[in-house]
Amino acid sequence: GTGKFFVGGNWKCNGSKDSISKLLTDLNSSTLESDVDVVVAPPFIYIDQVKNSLTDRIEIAAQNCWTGKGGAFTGEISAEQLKDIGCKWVVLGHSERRHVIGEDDQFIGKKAAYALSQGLGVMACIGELLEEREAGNTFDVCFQQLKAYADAVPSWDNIVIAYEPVWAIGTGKVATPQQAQEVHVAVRDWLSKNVSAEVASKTRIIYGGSVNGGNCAELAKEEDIDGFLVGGASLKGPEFATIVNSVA
Ligand code: G2H
Repeated sequence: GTGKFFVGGNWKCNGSKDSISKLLTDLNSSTLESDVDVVVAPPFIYIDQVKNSLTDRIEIAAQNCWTGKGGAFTGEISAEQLKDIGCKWVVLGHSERRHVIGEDDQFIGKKAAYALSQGLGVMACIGELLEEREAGNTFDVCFQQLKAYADAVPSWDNIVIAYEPVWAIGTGKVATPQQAQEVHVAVRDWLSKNVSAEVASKTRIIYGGSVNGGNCAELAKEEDIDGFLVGGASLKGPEFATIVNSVA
């Protein structure tokens, strides 16, 4: 793998004060391998609760942010506000925001550039739909999404790429290690040709889509899988710890 193993927990639109309190207790008492970056992404409204009760060992991400400085943008949250409340990271370009909410490549690129400018790390998601995979367009779709980030950001230093095939998200249908590895290699190759060899070798590429305690170890063995972005299984403290500790 490349660099330090990275595991993010994307809680999506789940949880209550009570369920999150229990999850924090479980996370705080779990034993995590030291050589892994661990980040959780709660819903905005629970970030303060998480910041106040979660061990500093685990960093905090938001699941989205606005494209620029705050102001008259009803319902939005700015990167400055995320920094203010103790976030280090933001998840951008998640397939649910692309395909359910309708965010496009340029909008996502703009968010990534602004978040980086404010000192947040970005988990930059990419991934193809089932029909795109079946039509043989997996690489083209991922490359187009990568290009939108590359066109917008001045540096890749604080970016982790999350490859999340949409057909594997929340479906229980995880990509095989070989399917994931194949795309990760293609992404690295794209970075090498279109950004630089240095960025290609340094940037972590993590896999997301139905990762769980039972399939993480096989995936983690692949050379170009540098960690995971975990949804459903990140809502269970002990299982999330198992995934963190799958570092090969
Ligand atoms: C993909 C993943 C987390 P899940 O969306 O980003 O979710 O692990 O539930 O498929």
